Amino acid sequence: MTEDLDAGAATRHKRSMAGARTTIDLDALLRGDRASLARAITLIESKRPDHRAAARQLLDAVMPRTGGAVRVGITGVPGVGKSTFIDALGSHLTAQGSKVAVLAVDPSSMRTGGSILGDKTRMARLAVDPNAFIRPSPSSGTLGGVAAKTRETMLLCEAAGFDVVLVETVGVGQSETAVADLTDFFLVLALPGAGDELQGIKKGVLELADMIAVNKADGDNLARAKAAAAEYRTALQILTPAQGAWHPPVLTVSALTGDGLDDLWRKVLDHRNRLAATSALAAKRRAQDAKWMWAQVNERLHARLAGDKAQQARIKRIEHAVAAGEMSPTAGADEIADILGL
Ligand SMILES: Nc1nc2c(ncn2[C@@H]2O[C@H](COP(=O)(O)OP(=O)(O)OP(=O)(O)O)[C@@H](O)[C@H]2O)c(=O)[nH]1
Ligand SMILES: [Mg+2]
Repeated sequence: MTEDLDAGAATRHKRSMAGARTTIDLDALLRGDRASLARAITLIESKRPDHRAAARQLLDAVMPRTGGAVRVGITGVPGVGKSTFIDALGSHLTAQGSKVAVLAVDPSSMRTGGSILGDKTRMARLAVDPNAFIRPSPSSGTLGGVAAKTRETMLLCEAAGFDVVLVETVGVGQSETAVADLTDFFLVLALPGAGDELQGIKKGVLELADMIAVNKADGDNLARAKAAAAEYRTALQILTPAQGAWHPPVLTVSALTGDGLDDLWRKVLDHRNRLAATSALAAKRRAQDAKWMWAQVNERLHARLAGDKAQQARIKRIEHAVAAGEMSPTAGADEIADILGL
């Protein structure tokens, strides 16, 4: 179902690109053919310059067919139940006739080179669901680079007819912000706790939340989950004074039993309908597009510097000098700009 980027896959794709160009792949992709979708994603994840050019062409070609999905970002600390939740919610939605794509932005994969999110072990139902598509996080690059690939993958999934895209991330570094910038709706999963509910969730993440769902509200945890939800409600009231039209709701759910998922999804759709009704959805996505443009400019500048082997020693010297307080950041920036020819 998923296809890891390897030399073989890249070569296979290159052959089909060289022969038939993107047209045949594109038709199959637009029909929702999973193998074509997987190959298309492999292509956009490729760093080879000729692949990049073909990927850009492909993205231009699918662009008119994108934008139709409900895009939901999902975060939460390890063990909160993200995978179990996505499996339950995704299955709930495919049972109602939706096509659900599950993507991931996994910051740890950028260090280790391996993807741990989007793993199918805890998504047993979705992994075999013909109306679901699970794609692990791109496994190398900077956060900005990985998130940009995930964004392009999301567009391909939309073109292939997926009407719900769930993007998972574990709360490390800036990955929540990156995922919030990819999606229409940002869902924070939380744990039931006793008095320490707010621990482990950064204030900045609560500020991004369009909804908080306290998971594991089942069995002995039910009362604690409700107490945690009450604490989050109070915290949100303090953090987000009533100004916007949307007040992030705090719900309790159980990914294990499925309790509360129906209500949760109704609220997600309610949020989307409100955004769409005021053209705020289009405005939000255009603002995100502008951010992505700049993110990609930054990526390219960094790639240019990293690719300039002759200047590596000089760049390192500048960085060390600034870090050691021997050079001002402005003087350092001037030197870097000089290397870039700016
Ligand atoms: N009781 C109960 N247990 C749950 C629920 N959701 C998940 N769990 C359990 O919590 C544990 C962690 O669930 P995962 O879905 O793997 O959590 P995760 O957030 O994906 O974890 P990472 O991938 O490590 O970040 C598993 O043992 C699940 O069975 C729930 O709603 N109720
Ligand atoms: Mg998981």
